[in-house]
Amino acid sequence: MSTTKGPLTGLAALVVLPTYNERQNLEPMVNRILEHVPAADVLIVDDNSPDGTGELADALASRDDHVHVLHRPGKEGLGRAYQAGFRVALDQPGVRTIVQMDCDFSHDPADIPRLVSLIDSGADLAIGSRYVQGGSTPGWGLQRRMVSRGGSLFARSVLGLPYRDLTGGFKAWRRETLEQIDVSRLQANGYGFQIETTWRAHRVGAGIVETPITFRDRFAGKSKMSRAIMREALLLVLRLRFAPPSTRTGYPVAVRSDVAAWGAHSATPSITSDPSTSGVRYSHPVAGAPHSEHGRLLMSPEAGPPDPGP
Ligand SMILES: Nc1nc2c(ncn2[C@@H]2O[C@H](COP(=O)(O)OP(=O)(O)OP(=O)(O)O)[C@@H](O)[C@H]2O)c(=O)[nH]1
Ligand SMILES: [Mg+2]
Repeated sequence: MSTTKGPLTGLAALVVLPTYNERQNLEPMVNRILEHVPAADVLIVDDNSPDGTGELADALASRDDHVHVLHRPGKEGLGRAYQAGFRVALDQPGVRTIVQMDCDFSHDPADIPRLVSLIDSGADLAIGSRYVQGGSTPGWGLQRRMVSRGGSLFARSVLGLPYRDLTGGFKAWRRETLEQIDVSRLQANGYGFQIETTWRAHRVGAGIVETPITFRDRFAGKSKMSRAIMREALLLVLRLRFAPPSTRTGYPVAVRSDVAAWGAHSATPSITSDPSTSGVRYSHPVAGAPHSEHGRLLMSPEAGPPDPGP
């Protein structure tokens, strides 16, 4: 594994972009990202794509100081690619916010500034959500809708989480949140990776916000989704529920004081208008308390109430 460049430019946001056979999407994607967040850095994490995505990534990096490449020897799955990318991000002290997204235009780079601004305004994890009001998945057939919604609903019910979109992969992380969830300990790889990271963030008491996104079908190239990935996600949810990787009281908690303050509210959910964010914010008791109850739900006027779900 090697990055083609030295330290990142030291700016605050880093977009981690895993790629496997995304040659057609990569250049337009990187261009669009830098159009929307010109101050950000982009880290392409390529698993030795046979279609030459890695070489194209090197060419892009040689043209622009904001573009970096992490080459990995072979395809190991999305989760491992993110783990490696997150490690590089956390090795750079200047990086405050880490954005993760697909490189197939399902995630719109125009949404990045909103995700980053949610972190700037106090969230610890901002989730681009298809399933809060305002979010959508245009063009999806019934089967795809049911698999995706059903997956989130299953994970939500089994793990007792309040979030609507647990399988989506468009997220912005406060650096400290990623540090707290200890990325080296993540187990899952496919959809399960998205569920596991949100679950771990929840368990360390992170302030988590969902903001609506429109998720479109990939622009070009082939999906890497498979039955095995779905099966892995299902088993992971059960494993996290019945044999969590640490005690029921969670991971070592070192939450920021303002997050702790969010959690200090009553366990009775209430809805409050919060103009400082454009998402649905959840908070809950922290510092090792069981997280079956949730303190309060803050919601901005733009986001509307959470979608009642399937
Ligand atoms: N580095 C790396 N990237 C991967 C791997 N598998 C998938 N990706 C990338 O992860 C992103 C999401 O993969 P997709 O194949 O689009 O999977 P998906 O978005 O869950 O499925 P679709 O909605 O059907 O496209 C894309 O940018 C892929 O190129 C992998 O093993 N290694
Ligand atoms: Mg995709």
